[in-house]
Amino acid sequence: MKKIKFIFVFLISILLIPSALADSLSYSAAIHYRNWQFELKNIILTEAASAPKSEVGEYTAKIISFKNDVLFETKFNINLVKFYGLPVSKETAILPPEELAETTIDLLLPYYPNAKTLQILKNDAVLLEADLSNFATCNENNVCDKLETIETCPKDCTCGNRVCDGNENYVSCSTDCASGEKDDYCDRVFDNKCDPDCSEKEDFDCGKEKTGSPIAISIYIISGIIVAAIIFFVYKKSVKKKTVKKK
Ligand SMILES: [Ca+2]
Ligand SMILES: [Ca+2]
Ligand SMILES: [Ca+2]
Repeated sequence: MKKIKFIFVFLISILLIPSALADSLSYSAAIHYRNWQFELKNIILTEAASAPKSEVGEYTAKIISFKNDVLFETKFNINLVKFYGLPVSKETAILPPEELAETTIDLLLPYYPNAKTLQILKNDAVLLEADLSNFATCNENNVCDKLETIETCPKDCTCGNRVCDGNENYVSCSTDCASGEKDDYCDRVFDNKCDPDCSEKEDFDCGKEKTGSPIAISIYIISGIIVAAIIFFVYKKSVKKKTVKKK
């Protein structure tokens, strides 16, 4: 029973592996090495899972974003020992391992839509810098450029995210910024709604609202009280005069 269970789990995991790999995109960088010098031969995008991140190795590969953030970092070694295919002959088996003068390595690194450069370093000294911007779909310049979309570059393409962002207004992105909203743009629409970006002259709705403001109401009340007090004072004075005359 245990055996059947194991076979079942094994088969399921085999079936799941290709779908997991299909989702992953990697840079495949062919780099030539000779005398402590690296030269980029070729770099392509490939639909394959990248090599796992390593903390051990003489060299470091870094993927840097347009904003100079380190998106990914891994260490690796250069293997210059000549590999003999099996079977090893008696003659080659007794020889000391032969070391190659040069080699070409293939780094399989994870893809980032906002990656700008690939760096190869040794002890913080940059030995190689490769441009990755041709593969980028988001250059993080706060401008929604021609080939960028809200899906590929939500950092730059903010129109359509249902938030009236700082760089948007009723004219540039009416889907996110409603008329009469605070968006540093006075849209002069007379709809009984005062746009906070407009002055009283620009939007008559602001003037109307001002007449109904709490300050205006309190001014009306105070003026009313003063007028009533004057009328009362005048009336009382005239009544007093009349009673004096009667006497
Ligand atoms: Ca952009
Ligand atoms: Ca927005
Ligand atoms: Ca506005």
